[in-house]
Amino acid sequence: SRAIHLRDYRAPAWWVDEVELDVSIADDGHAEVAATLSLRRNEAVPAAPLQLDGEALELLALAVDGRALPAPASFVRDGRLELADLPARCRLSTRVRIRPDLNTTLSGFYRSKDGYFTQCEAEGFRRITWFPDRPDVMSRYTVTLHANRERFPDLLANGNRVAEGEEEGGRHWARWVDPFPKPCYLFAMVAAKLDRLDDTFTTASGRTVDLAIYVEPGKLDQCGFAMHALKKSMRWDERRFGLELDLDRYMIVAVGDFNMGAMENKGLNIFNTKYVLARPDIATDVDYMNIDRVVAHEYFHNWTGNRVTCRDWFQLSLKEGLTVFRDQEYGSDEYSRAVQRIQEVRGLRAAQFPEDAGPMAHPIRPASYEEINNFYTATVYEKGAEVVRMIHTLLGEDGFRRGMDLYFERHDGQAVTCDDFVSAMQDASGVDLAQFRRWYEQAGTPRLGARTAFDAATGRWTLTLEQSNPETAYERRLQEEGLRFERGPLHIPVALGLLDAHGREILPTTVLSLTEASGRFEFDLSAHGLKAAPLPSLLRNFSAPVALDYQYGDSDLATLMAHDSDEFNRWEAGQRLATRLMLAGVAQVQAGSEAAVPDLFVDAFAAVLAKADADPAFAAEALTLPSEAWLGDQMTVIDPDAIHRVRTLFRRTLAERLRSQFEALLVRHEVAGAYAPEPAAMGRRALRNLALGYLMTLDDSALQLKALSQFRDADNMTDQFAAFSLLAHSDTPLREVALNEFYARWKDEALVVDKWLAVQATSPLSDARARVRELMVHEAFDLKNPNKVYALVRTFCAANPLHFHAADGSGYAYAAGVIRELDPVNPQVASRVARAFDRWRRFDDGRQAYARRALESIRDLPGLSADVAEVVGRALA
Ligand code: B3K
Ligand code: ZN
Repeated sequence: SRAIHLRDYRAPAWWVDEVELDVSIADDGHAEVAATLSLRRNEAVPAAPLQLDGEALELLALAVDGRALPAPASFVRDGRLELADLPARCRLSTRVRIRPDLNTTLSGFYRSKDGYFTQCEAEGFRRITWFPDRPDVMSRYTVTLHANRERFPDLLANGNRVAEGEEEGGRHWARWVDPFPKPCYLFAMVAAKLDRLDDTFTTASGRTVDLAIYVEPGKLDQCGFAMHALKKSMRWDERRFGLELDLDRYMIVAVGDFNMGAMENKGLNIFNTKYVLARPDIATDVDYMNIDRVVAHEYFHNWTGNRVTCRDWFQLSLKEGLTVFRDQEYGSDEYSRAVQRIQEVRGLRAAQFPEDAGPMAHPIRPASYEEINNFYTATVYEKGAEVVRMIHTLLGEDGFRRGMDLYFERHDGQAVTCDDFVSAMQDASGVDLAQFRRWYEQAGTPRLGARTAFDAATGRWTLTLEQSNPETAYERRLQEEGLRFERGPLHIPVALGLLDAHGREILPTTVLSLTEASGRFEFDLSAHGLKAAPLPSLLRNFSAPVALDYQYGDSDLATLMAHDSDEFNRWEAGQRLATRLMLAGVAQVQAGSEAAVPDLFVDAFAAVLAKADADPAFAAEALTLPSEAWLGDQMTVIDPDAIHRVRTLFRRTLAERLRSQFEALLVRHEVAGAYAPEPAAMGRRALRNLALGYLMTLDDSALQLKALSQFRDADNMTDQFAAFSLLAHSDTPLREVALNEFYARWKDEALVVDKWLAVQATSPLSDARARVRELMVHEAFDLKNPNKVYALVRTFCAANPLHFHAADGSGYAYAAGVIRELDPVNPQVASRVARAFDRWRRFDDGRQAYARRALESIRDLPGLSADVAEVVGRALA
């Protein structure tokens, strides 16, 4: 296979100390890049020829120490530029021609609307110039940009602008110097005509830093919140981790065509517009929260990622897992800690658990990959953050902080490994993390079994924990690649609390360490005079990313829902109860009878509703039923039709039985005054719109009209969008009214149009597939724009299980068609869409046959990209 292996890592034979780039954008759209690299042989490794990476470059000239080499193309072999017998120190100059105007991959240098932008992580820099495109080569950059002044008044690159000037023919230039050595994946440049929001920030040590957000002209009124978020995150990192910005200038540029969320280029972040632009009438509470988190995430990378970077791409989680942990903590300090945790775990279960159970399974530090862009995954990011969180749990806040301090003390300015991080944590705290390191090597979601015994006479309570680590597709592949791998028990922190029969806490949270395959933990509870066994609250705050198996009784779960002091476990108990009862309902439907909603469940739900005012944001989470995808993941053979039917029945039954409570919430939580994206108001809007959602299942025309007036009159997108999606998913004439009005009003706001597409993609109505197909040729859709593809295609495939997994295979055929068309345009985006097939073997034979055919039609596409080939190849393996 084309796999690259971690064990083959070798330090580079050459360092590049300085890079001088001269980039000239021609009026016809192409660009010329002249580069001079100051090379120095790495004395620590055996001498070897210089090898440079390049892709889609037209090599025009090549020189060493100013002497031109004839026939430059003759030095290129297998896509690499190779030069032997160079002096130990020399200057290599290259000149290439590139075509940013034709670059639809959105990797390297590319055009978006009227401007030019870069994306270099992971391996985009090689599409700009010949270079050792690997993160352990760090260099100082001087960049000079030339372009037409009228069309491209803003010429930006990393660092500080040191000079600028005019040129003939209406052109101008600007020169930027980045004082920090950096790997080339953090390189960025922009040539465009943009509006700019300026601000300043005074750091803890009293330095004043210039901040700037650049956006498409006319959008300046949509940048205020991102700037606010930036300043908040700067302050937070100073307070929580003692980390201050090291630059004089920090810029964020928003671009409408972007493969992912945002990019942490040194001093010049480039963001998807989705994570910058916000105004109350166009962005929802969720959008505001996402912007806050992504701005913070990219800012935090300046230390965890940029100052200390990755030695190689296998170590990606070193910066991503840690930075996600940091942005999660920021979110927890800014919003409700419990609600943030619930949302993190919901996300982990929706994306990471299935990834670990499917063909793309990998540990947070994989040992091999084919295309690195396929490994910016829920595992590397979200499970990576869970692993860092477990270290935090084991060390405590102070120990963790000492570990971070030591990590920076040892590694500032270096490119390092996950092992270096764990060592710093261990050395600073004295906590032995030797066994814990297995989390970096082992894929799969561990199952944690728990059994309990209570001796009322002596008051002894015993907890037996057992872990089992499933074999995954990852290990099977490693074996095929001849890599040895030994699985072993993980070090799992299990947070435990105990309640008595009335729900009173008798043991506050205690963290147990399970390090063996099984462990027994004894507790002397004689002081409590218990007559009955205590009720354990296991895995509080989700202390480890595992699947917990414990035989809770239904009424135990109801008690935990009502009384557990651990808010996460109050939510978890409700999800557990709902999952169990809904799966029982699915079994009934499959057996040909009708499912029923037990009274116990309605009562437990009513109890949560009754206390909803105390914490509306929490209540909104607790009153949300587990998703159809989650229910499917719990089944041996997923039955999307039965699941949809049962979940709909549960929602409707709850709405019927608790109608007056829901109606009362609508009135009580009307938020007065102007919209503000502020936690308390956000929670109330979430709860109110959740209530409206339940009520809309009742097919009551008065309620539908209420939704219509909320849709029309809301002064903010949160309320407007909530009503809009409910109407758009309702089988009534109001559906078309809402769809038409929404589009007519917002067709010029690209990000709002994405919402319009996504709502149609998630429709449960029977014409959903036909609609999605029609939308592919609608003026609002653009296959070249990732946000549009994600909004329509990926949303349909990933968030509409009922229709994507249609029994006639139409959903699969549609997805395969789009992937085949998209692959030559943008392989990274095509590959992300292809991940929708991850679960295909979990369905019945009929569906599997259609899915296989769809996957094979992609596999057989001539010239298929490495990105999609890896995903589809693994799915079919
Ligand atoms: N580091 C980037 C992701 C780059 C993805 C390349 N395919 C954004 C982030 O995680 O902050
Ligand atoms: Zn990141």
